[in-house]
This record gives sequence, structure tokens and C-alpha cells, in this order.
Amino acid sequence: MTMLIFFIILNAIYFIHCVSDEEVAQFTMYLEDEMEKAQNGELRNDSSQFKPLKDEPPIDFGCYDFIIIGAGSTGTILANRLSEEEDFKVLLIEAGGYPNNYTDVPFVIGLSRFTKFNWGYKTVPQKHSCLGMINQQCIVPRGQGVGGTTLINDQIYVRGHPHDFDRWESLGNPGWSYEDVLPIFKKTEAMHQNNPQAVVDWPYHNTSGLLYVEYYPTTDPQLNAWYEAQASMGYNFADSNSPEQIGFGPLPACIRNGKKVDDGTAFILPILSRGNLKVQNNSLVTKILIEKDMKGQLIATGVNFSYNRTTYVARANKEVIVSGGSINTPQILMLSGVGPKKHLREKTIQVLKDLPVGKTLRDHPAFYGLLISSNYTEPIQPFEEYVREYLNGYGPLTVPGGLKGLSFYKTKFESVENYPDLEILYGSGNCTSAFIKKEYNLKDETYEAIYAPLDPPRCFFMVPTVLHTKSVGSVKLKTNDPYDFPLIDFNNLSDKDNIDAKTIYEGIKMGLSWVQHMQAVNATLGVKKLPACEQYEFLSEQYWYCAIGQVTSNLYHPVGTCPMGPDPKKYVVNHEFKVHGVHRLRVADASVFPHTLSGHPNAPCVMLGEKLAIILKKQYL
Ligand SMILES: Cc1cc2nc3c(=O)[nH]c(=O)nc-3n(C[C@H](O)[C@H](O)[C@H](O)COP(=O)(O)OP(=O)(O)OC[C@H]3O[C@@H](n4cnc5c(N)ncnc54)[C@H](O)[C@@H]3O)c2cc1C
Ligand SMILES: *[C@@H]1O[C@H](CO)[C@@H](O)[C@H](O)[C@H]1NC(C)=O
Ligand SMILES: *[C@@H]1O[C@H](CO)[C@@H](O)[C@H](O)[C@H]1NC(C)=O
Ligand SMILES: *[C@@H]1O[C@H](CO)[C@@H](O)[C@H](O)[C@H]1NC(C)=O
Ligand SMILES: *[C@@H]1O[C@H](CO)[C@@H](O)[C@H](O)[C@H]1NC(C)=O
Ligand SMILES: *[C@@H]1O[C@H](CO)[C@@H](O)[C@H](O)[C@H]1NC(C)=O
Ligand SMILES: *[C@@H]1O[C@H](CO)[C@@H](O)[C@H](O)[C@H]1NC(C)=O
Ligand SMILES: *[C@@H]1O[C@H](CO)[C@@H](O)[C@H](O)[C@H]1NC(C)=O
Ligand SMILES: *[C@@H]1O[C@H](CO)[C@@H](O)[C@H](O)[C@H]1NC(C)=O
Ligand SMILES: *[C@@H]1O[C@H](CO)[C@@H](O)[C@H](O)[C@H]1NC(C)=O
Ligand SMILES: CC(=O)N[C@H]1CO[C@H](CO)[C@@H](O)[C@@H]1O
Repeated sequence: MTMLIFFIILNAIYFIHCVSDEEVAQFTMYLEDEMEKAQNGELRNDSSQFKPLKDEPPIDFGCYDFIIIGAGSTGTILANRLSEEEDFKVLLIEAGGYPNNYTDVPFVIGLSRFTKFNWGYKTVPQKHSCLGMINQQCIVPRGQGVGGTTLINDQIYVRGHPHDFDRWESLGNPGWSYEDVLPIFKKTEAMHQNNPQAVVDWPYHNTSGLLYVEYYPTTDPQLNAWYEAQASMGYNFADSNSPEQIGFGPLPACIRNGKKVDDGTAFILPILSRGNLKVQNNSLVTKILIEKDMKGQLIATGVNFSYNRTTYVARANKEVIVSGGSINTPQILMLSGVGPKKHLREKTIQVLKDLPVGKTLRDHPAFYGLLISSNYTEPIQPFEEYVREYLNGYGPLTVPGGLKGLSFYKTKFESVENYPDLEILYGSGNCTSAFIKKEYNLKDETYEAIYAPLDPPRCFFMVPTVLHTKSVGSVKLKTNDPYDFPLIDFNNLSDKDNIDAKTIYEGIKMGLSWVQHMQAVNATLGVKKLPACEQYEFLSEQYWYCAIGQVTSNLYHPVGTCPMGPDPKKYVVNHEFKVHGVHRLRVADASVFPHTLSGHPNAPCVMLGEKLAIILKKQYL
């Protein structure tokens, strides 16, 4: 008994002292400083920071078995698994640097797009969406660094529905059914059920992989009211990572004790000492070297890259794998002569292989105009207290972008049973701030109508998101200069039958019907009329369609620019990630998704890396 009391006291003392005042003060200064820098940061316009100072022949960087371009969601796990084999010599080339104390903080994600960890892309001016944004351009955040886009993302862990993968296989991709990929998802996952409200369907999970997953850990009257509104309509708490995905629940995310576990932290930092893995950071790959052998076959033999403003060349004995993500991968391929013949000729690039690279860009259109005011007030404290809580693993700074809950539903536009086509995210913890204007490139009048009317700690937002997007956009080259950005056109809400916008409208109606059931927190729609939609009756159907065009951007889940399938006229890689018609060259990242999934891309990208490692080990060991 005495021992027990002693133990409890010791623990209490330990808890109180585990984060010292000095540490809190230091971290507060650091974080406030970084946040201020980000608030004043500008998006880059190009990659000229890599441009070589002199026009000299490249320096020889040596020979490797595998060269992986890009240390993102897919490249990091792939490099980890391949370098488990001592016989494989692996070079992982990454444009950016390493994660830091700032990228660990979930709450500041919105700001991180104005740091060096974001490439800096915007869409070309849009015709049907992004209309409420300056110059009709939406921002397209893409991560740069060891961890890729997980350095600047929300870390939500949702794999997708079984039907997504069964469809993927049915396009002519053997080995891609749900039954095939489920064990691969499970291999990487470390699920931690830290919230009793979370339904975890255990046969679909693992607790001991490398990728940590936990739930938004608590609840509050407002979030409870949101759950209850959906329950009153006959839905239940659901595991969004099981086949019974439809329903709602607390947000599952790759977070450990309140800190982001980006894919660099999960898969690369622990293995930096492996002698057979070279991680070459701050290096931009400018070209894949593709040669013709005696038989006239195309073979990838290495890459040129630029580091410290000098050009290098590295050779691959076995394979070059492009994991640059859905925007950069098509750019690198096209710069190397692999892409649509006509487009490459326009840019005076020698065509080596005519393939539909960049022709099918898809994303999850998301509506950012549903802000609700309530009488529940988020606890307000001095910033230093938030930091103390964060360092102890809880509190508002541990919540990614304020997101706390999510739900999946099927609208009348989806005919497959139990197959969700609509996601609605729930967020609070300061649903509005002056910074939002910059974060989304909003026009003043858009910000004034949608965000300014709300009181930050007394509101929440919902983001209705289309899962099975019909609109198709593109990634093209602006020029043949590797230091220029590519042209990104989502062509949002452009599908013939306008199903994408109609699905968002279903989401808006659903969200508003829940608001009516949230009397416990006196919830009411908090937005004012958008001047751009002046001619329509406020909140009429026509009004909402106008608003959809104004503030629909997307969830930043670009996929499909090098889709997987058998026919080289329609697809870029085959079911084993091989680029059609080019030997020893593969693409593995979100660009190979043949369609959007009913989930968030990080978990599927990690699965792709695991799957390719299995394929390569089988072939080369
Ligand atoms: C704001 C935001 C929030 C998001 N939230 C979520 C979420 O909650 N859950 C989720 O699952 N997904 C989320 N996503 C999407 C998800 O993070 C990405 O879809 C996923 O990380 C993509 O993985 P990838 O392997 O395709 O590419 P990336 O992770 O983008 O990796 C590509 C890597 O290649 C590098 N690279 C590119 N070109 C070159 C070159 N020429 N030379 C050298 N290196 C190069 C890049 O710097 C980068 O590190 C979010 C994205 C954003 C922007
Ligand atoms: C990008 O270009 C704009 C307009 O030319 C310029 O105002 C801005 O400073 C540039 N940003 C950077 C980071 O170079
Ligand atoms: C990161 O934060 C931790 C926790 O406060 C601190 O111990 C560490 O020194 C910080 N690292 C750097 C590089 O500042
Ligand atoms: C769980 O993860 C561990 C570690 O990766 C792995 O050995 C095990 O096979 C996984 N279990 C399942 C059921 O996938
Ligand atoms: C990343 O690159 C920089 C040089 O650009 C180098 O100083 C640093 O050591 C590299 N980091 C690691 C962990 O290799
Ligand atoms: C890329 O490397 C090849 C092979 O060494 C070399 O011939 C070519 O000049 C390099 N390109 C650039 C732009 O340095
Ligand atoms: C970068 O290049 C400069 C010369 O241009 C050289 O002085 C410096 O040592 C190089 N730095 C690294 C980390 O290679
Ligand atoms: C939320 O907004 C209030 C101001 O309304 C501010 O005092 C508080 O610090 C903010 N919370 C966070 C976590 O930034
Ligand atoms: C509910 O909110 C409305 C306006 O949003 C306000 O007029 C009303 O007084 C509130 N009622 C309660 C009980 O808080
Ligand atoms: C919020 O409003 C509801 C009525 O809609 C009321 O019952 C509740 O007491 C109010 N809560 C607070 C904290 O004011
Ligand atoms: C909401 C919105 O802007 N929808 C438009 C999507 O694009 C189609 C045609 O491409 C238009 O008819 C819709 O008005």
C-alpha cells in the first residue's frame, strides 16, 4: 500500500516535471517565431533555387541498384523496405530537407503551406470552381522534404472502400483486389485505440506496424451534438477503415501522443544509419536518363539531379522508381521524353515514348463554405498553455487543422450498395481566423461573407467532399525547363452531368439537416450572402450552386496522372508499376491511382510502396 502511494506520488511528480517551464517557454518562442514567418511567407514561383550556377558536365555520383526519386508517402516506405536487404544499394533523392519541430505540430498545418516544406503551386485560373479565389486560382499545396506531402497534411488515416480496389483490379490489374491489398495495409499499421467512442473492427487492423494511428482522443458538447444529429437519422459510429465504412466517428490520424508522425519520421529517420541507403536531400531530379539498347528497347539507366547548384549524375543497375507525387511525377517523365507526343513536341522535347502522362488529374472536390456558429466555446488560454499541453501530448495544438470527426455517406448518385460517395469532415477549435484568407487565396469579399461573421472559438465547420470525382483535369509542362513549375488544371466541377457539384449539394443539405438537430449547442448557419451570388435568393438551391462554384477547391488529394492499367493508350504503368514500353522504369505514388478512392491517399500510397517492395524483392533476390 505504502509502495503504491509512493508510486502514485512519484508519477505525479514525474508528470508535473516531465515538461519544464523553461522547455515550454523555449518551444513557445520557437513556434510563435515559425508561425509568424509562415504567416509572412510567400509561395515560390519556380524551382530556380536549384538552378546550377555554371553550365558544366555533371559530377559522377556513383552507381546504385535502385534510385528512388522523391521521399514522400510512397518513396519513404519503399526505401525502407528495399534497404532491409543488405544486398540492395539504394539511393533516395529528395528535393527538400528533414522534418523538424514545426512539422510535428498538427494544428499549424494551414500555415505550413507558406514554409519551405511546400513546393508553392497554384492552379491555372479556373472556370467553374475557385471562383471566389484571387484570380480564380486555388492553391495546390505539395510537400517538399523527407516525408513528402505528409509534412504539410492532416494525417487522416482512411484507406478506401473494398470496392475501390476491386474496381482497380477489374481494369486489368491483377493483384489489386481488396483481398490482395488488405494484408499489405495491415502490414504497416500500428492502430492505437485511444478513444472509447471509436469503433475499431479489429480483423481489419494491426497494432504493431511502423505507421502509428490514433483517434481524436476526446469529445465535447458540440462534437457530441454532431454525432447525435447523425444518430437521430439512423446512422451509427463506424470504422472508416472497414468495409462498413458508412457512418461517423472521431478522426483517425497518423499522430502519436499528439505529435504528427509524418512518413519521413515513421520510415526514414529510424534507418538513417543503414550503410546501403543513401538519402540525398536538397536535390532536384531534373531528368531520367533513358537509353536505347542494341535491340532498340528503351531502358532507364539513371538520373541527373541538381544539388548545391551543381549537376550530378547517378546510375541505376536495376531500376529507377519515380515517386515524385501526382504533380511532379508527370513533369519529370515529360521532361525525360515520356509523355503525350504532341505536347512534348510543342515544348521541343525529344519524344522517346508516347504515353498519356498528365492527362487525367483527379482530386476530391471539397466545399469550404459551411461554417456554423454555436454557443459552445472552446476553452481559451494563453498560447504558452497550449504549448505546455502539446508538449504533454494533448490540447488544441494536437488536432490537425482543427479536424476532429468525419463521416461517410452514399448519395442517390452512387448505385453500388454500401459504397460511400460523400465524405463530410468536421472541424472546430477556431473554425476561422484572419489567416484563412491567405491560406485559401480568398478574395476579400469571399472571406467577409463566409469566415469573418463567425466568432473563432464558438463555431465549427463541415467540409462536404466528393469521393468518386467525375471531372478530369491535367498536368502539363509550362516549358521544357526543369526549374519551371508545371501547369496544373483541375478543371473542377466540369463533368457533363455536373454530378460533382450535385454531390456537394447533397452534402450541404445533409450538413444543414444535422445543424437543425444540434439545438443542444444552438447551432445555426453562420455565413452571410456572397456578393458574387447576389442575384439568387439566399440559401435557395440556385444560391448554393453559385456558392459551390465560389468556394469549392479540393481536399488536396491529386491522383491519377500516370494511371495503372494494361492499355498504353489509356494508362501509363502496368499492374507491376512498370512504365509501358520503358524497361527498368517504374512509377509508384498517387499518380498511379486509376480513379479517386473513398478515402485519403496517404495510407494507400504507403501501401503502394510496400507492394512495390514485395514485387522488387521477389524479382531481384
Ligand atoms: C493540406 C493537405 C492535407 C492533406 N491531408 C491528408 C490527410 O489528412 N490524409 C491523407 O491521407 N492525405 C492527405 N493529403 C494528401 C496526401 O498527403 C498525399 O496525397 C500523399 O502524401 C501523396 O503521396 P505521394 O507519395 O504521391 O507523393 P508526396 O508525398 O507528395 O511525395 C513526393 C516527394 O517527391 C519529392 N519530389 C518531387 N519531385 C522531385 C524531384 N524532381 N526531385 C527530387 N524530389 C522530388 C517531393 O519533394 C516529395 O517529397 C493532404 C494533402 C495536403 C496538401
Ligand atoms: C512570385 O511572383 C510574384 C509576382 O511576380 C512576386 O510578387 C513574388 O514576390 C514572387 N514570389 C517569390 C517567392 O519569388
Ligand atoms: C524540439 O523540441 C524538443 C521538445 O521541446 C526539444 O527538446 C528539442 O531540443 C527541439 N529540437 C530542436 C532541433 O530545436
Ligand atoms: C502486424 O505488423 C507486424 C510488423 O510489421 C507484422 O510482422 C505482422 O505480420 C502484422 N500483422 C498482420 C496481421 O498483418
Ligand atoms: C541534408 O542536406 C544537407 C546539405 O544540403 C546536409 O548538410 C545534411 O547533412 C543532409 N541531412 C542528412 C540527414 O543527411
Ligand atoms: C545529364 O547526365 C548526362 C550523362 O552524364 C549528361 O550527358 C548530360 O549532359 C546531363 N545533363 C545535364 C543538364 O547536366
Ligand atoms: C556548395 O558549393 C559551394 C561552391 O559553389 C562550396 O563552397 C560548398 O562547400 C558546397 N557545399 C556543400 C554542402 O557541398
Ligand atoms: C482561438 O482564437 C482565440 C481568439 O478568438 C485565441 O485567443 C486562441 O489562442 C485561439 N486558439 C488557438 C489554439 O490558436
Ligand atoms: C441561439 O442563437 C441565436 C442566434 O444565433 C440567438 O438569437 C439565440 O439567443 C440563441 N439562443 C440561446 C438559447 O443561446
Ligand atoms: C446553448 O443553447 C441551448 C439552446 O439551444 C441551451 O439549451 C444551452 O443551455 C446553451 N448552452 C450554453 C453553454 O449557453
Ligand atoms: C458549380 C459549378 O460551377 N458548376 C459548373 C461545372 O461545370 C459545368 C460545365 O462544365 C457547368 O455547367 C456548371 O455550372
